Amino acid sequence: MSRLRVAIQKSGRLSEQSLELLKKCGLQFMRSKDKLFWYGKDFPVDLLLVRDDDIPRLLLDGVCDLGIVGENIAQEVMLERNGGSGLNCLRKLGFGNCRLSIAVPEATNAAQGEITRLEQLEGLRVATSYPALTRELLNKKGISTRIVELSGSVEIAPSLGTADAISDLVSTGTTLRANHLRELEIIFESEAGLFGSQAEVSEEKQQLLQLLLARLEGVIQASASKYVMLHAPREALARITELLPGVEHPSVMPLEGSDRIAIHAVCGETLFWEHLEALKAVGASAILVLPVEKMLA
Ligand code: PRT
Ligand code: ZN
Repeated sequence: MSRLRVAIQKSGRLSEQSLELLKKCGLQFMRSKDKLFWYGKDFPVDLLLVRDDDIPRLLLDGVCDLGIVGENIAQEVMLERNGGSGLNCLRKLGFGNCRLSIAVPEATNAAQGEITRLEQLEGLRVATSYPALTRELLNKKGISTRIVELSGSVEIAPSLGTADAISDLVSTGTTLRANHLRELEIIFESEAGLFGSQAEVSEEKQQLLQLLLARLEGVIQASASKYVMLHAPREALARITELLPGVEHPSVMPLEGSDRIAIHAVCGETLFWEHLEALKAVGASAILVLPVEKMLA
């Protein structure tokens, strides 16, 4: 029987959420001693735990069927190895969000050669761990730079005098500020995705993949959804439906011994306190908001 092999990051920013997501899809694993290969127990999906940079390569080489990795790495490896293609993002996963930005040294004034526009980078040195992606994105904007490839600590390159600017991942911006760098422009936005290769797979693997994708969709939608229950005057039904974000057809039930009704609905969007206060203002009472554990469309 066919089995799917999924690569996830062994230890790093994406590891915990990748594993958590797969577990929520009902997958359980027997952890082997070397911790690199985990055999799937009840569902024919096995895990390979590797460095994130290796994941796109494992997919392109056909060693793994699926991989969870940042779009930044997937794009970099595709550009470097495969002319920018070869992998499909099957589902964006909503974590590992960051941006690839060009940053320059903070200069006190223009006389000190302050760089304020991307075009000023023409012919200058840009340090990065993403040489292919940076070159491609800057070339698209008509800017040609000298790329200084570094595998880490990119942010210290300008102060060491080895680069005029950097192209690096940013999430909070703390690292840039700590190194007296200013974010000039975002050139790429990234999040973790479930990737697969564009190569043909067997019918059996395709079926397994579809099953896993449907579960994944359910898990992602469930985590964003809430089940809402409330009581309201019958005449407020239309207004209440409008106020419940992402709801079109709520369930409506009579309340024994009362002229009010009970309304139940699954909200596909975040419910803030303001939403509940607005519901109360149009006559809703006994408002309950519950988490949704699983969903299957
Ligand atoms: O060992 P392995 O190679 O597997 O891991 P790694 O060290 O290469 O990667 P890791 O775990 O740091 O990141 C994995 C993925 O997380 C990246 O490929 C991105 O898709 C995503 N991600 C999200 C980030 C960040 N946010 C992030 N902030 N990756 C790196 N950073 C770094 C950035 O390079 C910079 O040094 O964090 C610093 C900036 O953060 P702020 O918050 O100071 O702006
Ligand atoms: Zn890495």
